[in-house]
Amino acid sequence: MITMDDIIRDGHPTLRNVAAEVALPPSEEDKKTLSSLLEYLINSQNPEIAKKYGLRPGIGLAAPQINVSKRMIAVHLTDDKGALLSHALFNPRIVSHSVEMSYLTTGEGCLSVDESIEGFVPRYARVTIKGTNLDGEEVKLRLKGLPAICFQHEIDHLNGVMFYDHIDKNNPHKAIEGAIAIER
Ligand code: K1U
Ligand code: NI
Repeated sequence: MITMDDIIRDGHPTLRNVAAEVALPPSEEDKKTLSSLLEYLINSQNPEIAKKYGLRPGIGLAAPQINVSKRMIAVHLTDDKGALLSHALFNPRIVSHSVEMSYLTTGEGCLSVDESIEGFVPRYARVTIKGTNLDGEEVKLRLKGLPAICFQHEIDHLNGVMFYDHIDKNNPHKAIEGAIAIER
C-alpha cells in the first residue's frame, strides 16, 4: 500500500516532467500502480486507517506523485449531491471545457506540498474527460464543481504543472472575473 513515505514532495524533478502515455492494454504492473493510487485515497479517507498509517487525506492522486512518470490518476470524492465519484483512469484527457471558469474559495492543497499556499486557482467550470478504466473500458465523464476542479488538478500533475503555478503572485486573492466561486 502507498503511504506518505512514497509521495514525493515539491522540488522533486519528476513533479515537473510531462508523464508518458500508458501503452494499452495496460500491463499488470501499470494496473497495480493505478489500483494503488485509488486504494491510497480510500484508505486516507478512513479515519482509523489514516491515523494508523499517518496518511494525509486526499481526494485525488496522480502517478507522478509516487515518482511514476506515467499518465494515470485516481479521484475519490463525493459531489455536491452526496454521490460518490470514484475513478481510476489511464491516459485521462480533457476533450472539451467551458469558457466559464470556477475556483475554490478556500484554495487548493496538494499531497506533494507540505505547506499551505493561499490563493485562488482558476479552473474551467465544466469539463468533459475521457480515459480508460482498470477494466480497459473507455469512459467519458461530464463534470462540474469540485470533481471538475479535482480532475484538472490531477491532469495538471501529468503535465508537470502544480496548482500554485496558476495563482496570481502579486495578488493571490484577486477576483477572477466571471468565475463561479465554489465553497466547500
Ligand atoms: O493531487 C493531490 O495532491 C491531492 C489533492 C487534490 C486536490 C485538492 C484540492 C483541489 C483539487 C484537488 C488533495 O486531495 S488535497 C486534500 C483535500 O483537498 C481534501 C481531503 C479530504 C477531504 C476533502 C478535501
Ligand atoms: Ni496535487
